[in-house]
Amino acid sequence: KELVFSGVQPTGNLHLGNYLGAIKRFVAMQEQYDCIYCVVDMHAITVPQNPTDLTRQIREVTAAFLAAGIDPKRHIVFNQSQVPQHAELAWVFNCVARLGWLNRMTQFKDKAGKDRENASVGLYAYPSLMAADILVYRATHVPVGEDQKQHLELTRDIAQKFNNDWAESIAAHGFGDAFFPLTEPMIQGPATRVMSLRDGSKKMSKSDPSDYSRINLTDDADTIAQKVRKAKTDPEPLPSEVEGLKARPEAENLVAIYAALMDTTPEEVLRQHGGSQFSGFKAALVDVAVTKLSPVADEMRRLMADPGHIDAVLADGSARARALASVTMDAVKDIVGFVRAR
Ligand code: AQP
Repeated sequence: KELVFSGVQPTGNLHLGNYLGAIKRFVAMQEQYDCIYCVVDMHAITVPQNPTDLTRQIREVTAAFLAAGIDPKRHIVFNQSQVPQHAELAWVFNCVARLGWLNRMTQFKDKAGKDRENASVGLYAYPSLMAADILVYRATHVPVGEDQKQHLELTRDIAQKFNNDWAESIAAHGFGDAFFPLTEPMIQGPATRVMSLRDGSKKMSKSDPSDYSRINLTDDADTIAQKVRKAKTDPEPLPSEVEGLKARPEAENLVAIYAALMDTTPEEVLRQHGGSQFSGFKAALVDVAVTKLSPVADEMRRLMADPGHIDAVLADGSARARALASVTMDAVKDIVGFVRAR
């Protein structure tokens, strides 16, 4: 059975990259798939978090899911820490994944920086927990941005090694020749890697110290206009073919953002705007960004005024997620050979 899983970290400053690369695409998957969308709060504490801020940010990501149009009744919206099976399966996966595999992860290298000895063990083991998030539901499809590609490849490696290492037991327990599916990453659309507005070689990121590098989902119209106007560009007008965007990362980024907001392609955007100066194109981009993002921001603000409602959505989603996850985890315990209270 096809099932979608994905997650967003409640680490502050949800931005246009998170929206176009992930949340907007989560919304689009709802018609075709059963979907599970998770606020991955246990991932957030792999780096230091202020508890009060973390609580607010968990509610804020949930509000963003709902405001963007995810239906928590037809699908599942919950926070990771409320479903203990994620951590349980992550432990088993820590014993499946090899040190050499984790040593290759570029996100760890980027986030740990130079002071690697001081990074948390959790930050290092992050990809095992991410594999558990996905595989505890035996999810088949995972919509994410380009930056998560390497972690999804690792998830497939973990699934495959688990299936191989316990092949006999998996068959003996009636699960055939594979227990975990090899998950398909869904890295699609024009905005799989939204870049910083200040530097076309860096991805738009929550942790960039410059607020002008990103458009936050909660920015008002004036702020969006100011950030787009100040966005770095080159002096040439827009080309009329996408080939003309090569080696022009800032131009390519603004065209991709426009295309993703409008649900169209960069080709189509250039058909309309090829030859325009950036001053004109930026004004058009501000219009589109404000029109598409303001309703989401307004709805987020409305939802954030009633934390009780958000918490109730998470509690309901968590209960439903636990019911699914416990079935997988019981099977894993049987496969591994743990004695289980029945
Ligand atoms: N710039 C981006 N373009 C497209 N997609 C992006 N995503 C993140 N940045 C971009 C996607 O958003 C989802 C949630 O990401 P996350 O919460 O796990 O955060 P992250 O990937 O660590 O990136 P952030 O938000 O920029 O945080 P920091 O500053 O900590 O690196 C994922 O599907 C991700 O691919």
